Amino acid sequence: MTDIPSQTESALAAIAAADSLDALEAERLETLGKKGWVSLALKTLGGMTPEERSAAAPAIQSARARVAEALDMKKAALEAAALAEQLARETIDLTLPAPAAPRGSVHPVSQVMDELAEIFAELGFAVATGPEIEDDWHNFTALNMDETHPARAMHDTFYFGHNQRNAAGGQMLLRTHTSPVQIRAMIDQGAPIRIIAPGRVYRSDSDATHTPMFHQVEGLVIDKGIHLGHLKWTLETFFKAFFEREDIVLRLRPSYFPFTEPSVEVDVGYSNEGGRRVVGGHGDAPGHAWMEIGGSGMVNARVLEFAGLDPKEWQGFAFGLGIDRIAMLKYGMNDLRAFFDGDPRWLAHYGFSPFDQPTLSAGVGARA
Ligand code: FA5
Repeated sequence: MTDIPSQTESALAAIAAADSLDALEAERLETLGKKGWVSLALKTLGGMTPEERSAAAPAIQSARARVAEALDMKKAALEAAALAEQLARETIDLTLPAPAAPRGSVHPVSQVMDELAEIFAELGFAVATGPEIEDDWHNFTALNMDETHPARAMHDTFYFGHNQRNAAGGQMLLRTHTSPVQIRAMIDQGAPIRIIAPGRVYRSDSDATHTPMFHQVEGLVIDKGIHLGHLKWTLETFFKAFFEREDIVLRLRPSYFPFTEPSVEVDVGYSNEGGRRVVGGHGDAPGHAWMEIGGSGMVNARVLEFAGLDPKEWQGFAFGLGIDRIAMLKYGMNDLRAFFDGDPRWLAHYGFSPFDQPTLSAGVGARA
């Protein structure tokens, strides 16, 4: 009879040394397989006398149990190692370097909106917003333009269908200016107020300096004892910071808006340098001219009443500037339509790095 204990020890050693599931399977066949020595030894028990069997059986049974346990444990260990190796092989390397040429840039309109917010925040203005899909009460009526007012026709409004009305019966439209945010802010916050409201507005209008969708920034200050001097100082201070030059000259030209009284149109002096408009200087000086950049005035008492404020107690000024126009002036573009073409070459040329955050200390117009 073979030496079961020493055969068991060498089988256990071979199992421990098996370095693959295939090697382990070969070892299983050699021990517990049909023709394996453990199975053959078990078969010999049948031909033994009871005495011989009780003498030989414990060693064979113990050999079978130890070998089977060793095979199971080694199989689990080899499978775990194979899984760990597979997981290590299939991980994604997040440390891959970024592409050499970063794509995408911040649109000049977004950049200018950030610049505006930065400058006006310094002057104590908060940023307010309103819906682009407005009703005619906020866009017109509360701004002192009732249904028959001729100014409504001047706005080239995009209306929704006649049955597109809100709960209050208001006719829905795409807002034609940011001025309805004045009404919303006054109703929501009451007075005093100091806000700007940048955003998209829509008019059926298109040429090199007009597009059907463009951007305005509204400004509104309501307080006690506010007068036109505050308006002029605020606009001048803003434009000096925005264009980063001290020689900004504004001209306030008498005008008419139903929602301000008196109303003034704001022009800025500029000169032509190498075919490019450069802001600065008095518009009447030689080689200079004036360019209109927005409307403004003292908030009409009727508008204060519509918004629930007592005009005997509160006064205010408001202004609305074309953001695209001041972006063109600052960064030297000459066709407004290119702003909205989405041409990557234009964006690569005029766009800004996302890291170029406007700050007053570093300069609101610094290019990276
Ligand atoms: C208004 O929209 C008034 N709500 C401004 C205002 C606000 C006056 C508060 C008084 C008090 P106006 O229609 O003039 O006014 O437009 C203001 C500015 O928006 C213009 O000076 C111009 O810079 C710009 N703008 C007007 N139409 C277009 C257009 N189609 N494309 C690009 N910019 C435009």
